[in-house]
Amino acid sequence: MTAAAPDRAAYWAAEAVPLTGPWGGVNMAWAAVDRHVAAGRGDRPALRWTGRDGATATLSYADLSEASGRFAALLRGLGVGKGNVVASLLPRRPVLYAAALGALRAGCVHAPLFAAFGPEPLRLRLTLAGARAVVTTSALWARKAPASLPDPFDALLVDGEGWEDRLAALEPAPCVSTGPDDPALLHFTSGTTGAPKGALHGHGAIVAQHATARDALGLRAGDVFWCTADPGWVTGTVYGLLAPLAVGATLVADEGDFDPARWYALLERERVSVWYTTPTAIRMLMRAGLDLPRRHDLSALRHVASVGEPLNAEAVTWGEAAFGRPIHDTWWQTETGAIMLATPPGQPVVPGTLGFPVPGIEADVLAQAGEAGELVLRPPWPSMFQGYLHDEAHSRACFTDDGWYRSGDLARRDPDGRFRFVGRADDMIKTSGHLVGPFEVESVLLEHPAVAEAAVIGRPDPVAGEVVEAFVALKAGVVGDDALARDLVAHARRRLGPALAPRAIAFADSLPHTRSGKILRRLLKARELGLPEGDTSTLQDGGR
Ligand code: 6R9
Repeated sequence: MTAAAPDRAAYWAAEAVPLTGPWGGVNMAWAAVDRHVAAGRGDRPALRWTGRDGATATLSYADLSEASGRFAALLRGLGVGKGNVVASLLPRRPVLYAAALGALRAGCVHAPLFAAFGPEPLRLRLTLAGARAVVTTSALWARKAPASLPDPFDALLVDGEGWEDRLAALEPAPCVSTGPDDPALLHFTSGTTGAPKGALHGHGAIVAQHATARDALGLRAGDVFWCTADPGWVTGTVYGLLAPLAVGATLVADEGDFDPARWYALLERERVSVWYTTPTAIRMLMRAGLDLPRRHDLSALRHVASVGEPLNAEAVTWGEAAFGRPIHDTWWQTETGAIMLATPPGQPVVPGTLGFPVPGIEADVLAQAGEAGELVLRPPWPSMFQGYLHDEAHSRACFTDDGWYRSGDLARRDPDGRFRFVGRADDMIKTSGHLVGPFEVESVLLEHPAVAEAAVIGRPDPVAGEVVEAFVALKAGVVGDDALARDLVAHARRRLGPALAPRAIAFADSLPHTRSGKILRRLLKARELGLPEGDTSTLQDGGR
């Protein structure tokens, strides 16, 4: 837990050995797929996919190696290569896995996007990334293509005419010889005061992703693993794709939407042994009742874990009733690149706690024993982010003067060493596990001709954890009525997509500001929820 730095360095160096390619470096696609093929395990199932309509497909490790090799060859043919950013905007279909691994194979940077994003969040992210290409479907791209794009740029439509033939004609390309520090992944995470930030990870991150899948989730070769995370979320990339394959497990993937009956049927039919999901999904299953799980044979299930938002104690105990085992919490962030704190299999679950640092990780709370303070981690570790793309200032601000990585979360430590999540130290919103930056939503609301000012907060919600709510001050003479509220929600959904758009709009005469002009979102939230207002010493006179 408090391993000295040289011990941690030695630990991670040893962990890297089996994932290192014959050229002496590491490539995520090689570590996840090709090394198994090279070791004669190519015929093992890598992906078991169920389509929206119930169709199924199984891809072996060899199939995945070949499909990603052809995709890498296609990229190469387009002149897209090492260091170029290739975004993906895809439903959960086998081609998504081939495209992500193919981009990594070709030495490109894989940048997943949420299919639920509207044109504006897509434009911002593709531009910030300087993306060279996006892999998507005709339907998604027709609906969402932003008006302005980087140049040069290719939209690769996986259902476009001649796509299959074009790929079939190509010789699968081998993995490019990358090293641990060559950039591999770009995930966008939200900022409170500015545009989204692009967190970069090198190929070496796979070392911690592999180790944590084993140690925090208890995954072993041959396990059937289902991670329900959206492919546009960091959890979808790391534990929905890379880490379980690196371990040699079989991924279960479902293209369909959340549906309790469908989910239990899938757990039973695929004989899922380790399941990784979110508190929101668990709370939605709780609503559907205990009859459903009791009607299914879930005896293959060995471990259930959760991530992304606070796991309430009721959800933990409900897991015991539904699955015969408690739900284990895990904590991490886009920036950390892998699970940092967890209650691993075999450890008793204490409801309301996150658990302990995983092997090779040192964590602390910047506070007196037992008090709440910022949760910090001691660099380096292999999946530590390399920084935010083109944003030196925010990258640097993530570290204390003596070099600890600051999570931006508040935590507390129990006497037995377990960490407890207390809250966020900033204004970020977590809705259904997804981080939403208020600034991005406010910016789009401000485009509307009726809006003078906007402030966006997370309102506590029994299922989603929080939902996005906007406070809007209108321009002089404009009347805030239901029709305008509906128009604002429609505008936000059109521009932002359903993932980011506010659920509710509240009109206010004016919004509270600090003396330096910043909107005090926290104060709005406190007032809205009837909580103590805290320190309002910086509040501008008359601000309501
Ligand atoms: C993987 C992921 C990170 C933020 C993080 C924290 C919240 C994550 C949590 C949790 C309470 C947990 N968070 N796990 N809060 N309990 N077990 O979620 O990455 O989207 O970057 O969000 O999510 O606030 O700082 P990301």
